[in-house]
Amino acid sequence: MRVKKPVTGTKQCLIWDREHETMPRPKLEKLQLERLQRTVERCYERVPFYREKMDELGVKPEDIVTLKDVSKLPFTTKYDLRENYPFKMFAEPMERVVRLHASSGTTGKPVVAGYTAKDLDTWAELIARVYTSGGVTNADVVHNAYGYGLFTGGMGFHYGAEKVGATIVPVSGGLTKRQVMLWQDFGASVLCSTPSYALVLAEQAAEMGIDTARDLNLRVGFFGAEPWTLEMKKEIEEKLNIEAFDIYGLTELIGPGVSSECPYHDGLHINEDHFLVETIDPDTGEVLPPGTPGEMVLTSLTKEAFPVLRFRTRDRTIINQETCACGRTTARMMRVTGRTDDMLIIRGVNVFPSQIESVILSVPHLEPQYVIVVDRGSTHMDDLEVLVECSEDLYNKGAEAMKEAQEHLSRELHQVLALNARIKVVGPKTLQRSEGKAKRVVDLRELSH
Ligand code: DLL
Repeated sequence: MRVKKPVTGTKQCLIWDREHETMPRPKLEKLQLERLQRTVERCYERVPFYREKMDELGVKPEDIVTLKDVSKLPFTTKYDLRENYPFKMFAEPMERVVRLHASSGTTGKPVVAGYTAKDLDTWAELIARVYTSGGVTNADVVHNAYGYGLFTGGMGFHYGAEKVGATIVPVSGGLTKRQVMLWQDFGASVLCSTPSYALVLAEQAAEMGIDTARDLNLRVGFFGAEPWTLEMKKEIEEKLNIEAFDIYGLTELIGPGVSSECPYHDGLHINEDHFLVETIDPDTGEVLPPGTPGEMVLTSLTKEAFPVLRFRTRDRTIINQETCACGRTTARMMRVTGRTDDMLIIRGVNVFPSQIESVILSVPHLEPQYVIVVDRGSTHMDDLEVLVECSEDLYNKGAEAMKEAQEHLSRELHQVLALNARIKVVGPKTLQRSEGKAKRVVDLRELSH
């Protein structure tokens, strides 16, 4: 086994691509403009969908003279991508496309992403930036529990690890007990998984009597693919004795690697030499100034096979353009708190699942395992129910103690949401676990119409 490294938490800032990640902003913006112009030209010439949309708006590639001119371009939505399923958005012939991935669309057709060999190399570079910002080097063993397959998580994290020369363990999701055994046997120092699966792994380790500080080599983790609150991050860090980094990305843009945290954990650095970011008002489409909360819109600047103009991510965030203490000059996006289409409207009140998660984790002895069920009963009123697991300790104290926690959560939720929710505190390990993205919300209202 490799020598155990200390959990440092020190702000040791390694940077993979110093030239691009710390480029002075005027130079970066010049590079972005050149790349934007080239991308728009290619889209106009090669993708009928974009030519039609731009013609409708009366915009020609030569109208893009400054970066701000991006707002003249049409938006692209998930709907547009599905309409052009599977390959009609590609700007390269299939002979140059060497890999396909697809989003995990549960209804209808998935979104298909194509990559040329150069796109794959760009992607591995972006993930190498992510690992390096977390201090990962060729001395590390990377346990990759993101799903391998059409989902971009597994293979995205895989090739980036090889790029930095780390030892990659391509386990994928599932067979949780075996994963924990491999942590021990291979001396994994880095964990990559969804935040919800990280907690499942932590729970398994505890069940096997493993003390994560004493018995494991884990030092850092890269978590993303689903919203997770700061409270959830704290749980993961404590239970696994690691430093947790937030990493963001989406199939439509490349997969993971659009942005990630540095050791200052004050927002996720967007790889702006590859992606142009805007925030808009989700209702009007109006572009908002940096620092204003809104929906993030992204344009790819270097992708060959599947370029995307102004993709409406539906993810809510705030962009901060100040230079970070780590030395990177790239803009940072604040942690994604949810999606504009995640918002539940319950009896006229806007509720984001992340608000509920924060409240749950502020109540002692409640665990980050929960399900939110929204239904419309015989009274035709929206009904909010939250099922949440309690700790082993509380469970052992009995029904009265569980009832107290229930009432505590009910009061807290009422304070934050101004809504009465039915709370059910259930015993440990009774709710279903996920091996990838967790399904936290069950909205039965559509079914009850
Ligand atoms: O989830 C890519 C990915 C894999 C990212 C592994 C990070 C790690 P999709 O399946 O297309 O791609 O889902 C993209 O997931 O629009 C967000 O709503 C959500 N998401 C991704 N990362 C984060 C994050 C991958 N760090 C959708 N925080 C995005 C919050 C995230 N939400």
